[in-house]
Parts: sequence; structure tokens; C-alpha cells
Amino acid sequence: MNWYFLENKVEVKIGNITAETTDAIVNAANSTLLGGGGVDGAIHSKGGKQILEECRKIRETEYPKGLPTGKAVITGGGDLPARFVIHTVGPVYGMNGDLEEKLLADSYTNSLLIAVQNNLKTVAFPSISTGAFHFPKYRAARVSSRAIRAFFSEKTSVEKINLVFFSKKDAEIFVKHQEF
Ligand code: AR6
Repeated sequence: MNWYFLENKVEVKIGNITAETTDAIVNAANSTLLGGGGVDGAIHSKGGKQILEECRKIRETEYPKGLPTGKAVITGGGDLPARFVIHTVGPVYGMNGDLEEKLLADSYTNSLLIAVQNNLKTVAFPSISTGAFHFPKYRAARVSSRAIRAFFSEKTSVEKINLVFFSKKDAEIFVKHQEF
């Protein structure tokens, strides 16, 4: 079952993000950029070692201390159907005081700005920070939908955003609490 928002520019769906055929998929990474569990683990294992090599280069050059929370970088998609992976680091819930929601919104907005810089049309997001990083799902729904709505209020190359949830329950929580 799918749900549509913002004149069908946003599609909420259930599935595995690594199967998405969008121009880019977003990785819910950590600041090392060197892999982990959850979405990150799935992307690196299906995408192959090329993604990890590019991440290592980014660490050596642009971000020797690691990618800060809320920022995003892009690599190729390796063996994935998507051409690119945009890696972002969401906030670890409870570690950022008043900045919690702003940092999660930044992860969405900065990922989308990287998509624009690369002239991409379609992007798929997982539910950033709501797994290992424990951001409450209902709050993440509000924050991510508001950030996406604000992004689409400006002119952009991006035509379509898929929000991919791992379970029907998670998709339903999102749909109930979104503020598109
Ligand atoms: N496709 C779609 N959604 C998924 C998939 C998948 N293949 N796998 C998990 N989810 P998480 P985070 C959902 O933990 O909270 C990693 O170790 C999952 O149910 O992947 O931002 C990184 O290296 C949850 O709702 O990301 C970091 O250290 C959501 O995706 C850390 O976890 C996000 O869960 C990042 O934690």
C-alpha cells in the first residue's frame, strides 16, 4: 500500500531501500562513513566495496574527523540499482539538547541540496535516525515532512521523493503524524 503527498511528488511506501531505482538513495550513516548496521549495513552489503572506497576517500580529504551530524555527502551507487548514494548522519536521539529536530531536518535538507547540486530528479529516503539512533518515529514524521515541504516550496531539479519504510506499522505512524 502506498500513500501520496504534495501533488504526488512524495510517495510513502513499504520496502527495502536498497531495491529503489531512484537516481539516488539516502543512507542513514554514522560519522565514520565506514559502515554499520541497519540501512547502512544493507546499502554497503548490496552496493559492494566501491561505495566504501569512495567513503574512505571522503574521510581522507573532505572530512578527516568524520561527517558531522546533519551534513551529507554523495558517492556512486556501486552495484545498487540507484546511480548514487547520498550519505547523511542523523542525530543520535538525546545527545543534542534543543538541536535534536533541527539536526534531523538538516539531514533531509542537506541530502536534497546534494541531489540538486547533482541535478538528480528522484531520491529515496529511509526513516533517518529512527532505528539505532532512537529518534521517536512520530516526531521524525513531523520533522521530515516539514523539511521536505519547505524544500519543495523552492524551485528544484527534484521531481519525486520516495519515503521508504521497513514495515507497514512504521509507514502508518509516518502517515498519521506527517505535516506535509
Ligand atoms: N530499508 C528501509 N528501511 C530500513 C532498512 C532497509 N534496508 N533497514 C532498516 N530500516 P537505522 P539510524 C529502517 O538504524 O537510526 C547504523 O548502524 C529501520 O527500521 O538504519 O539513522 C549506522 O551505521 C529504521 O526505521 O538508522 C549508524 O551507526 C530506519 O530504517 C546508525 O545505524 C533507520 O534505522 C544510524 O541509525
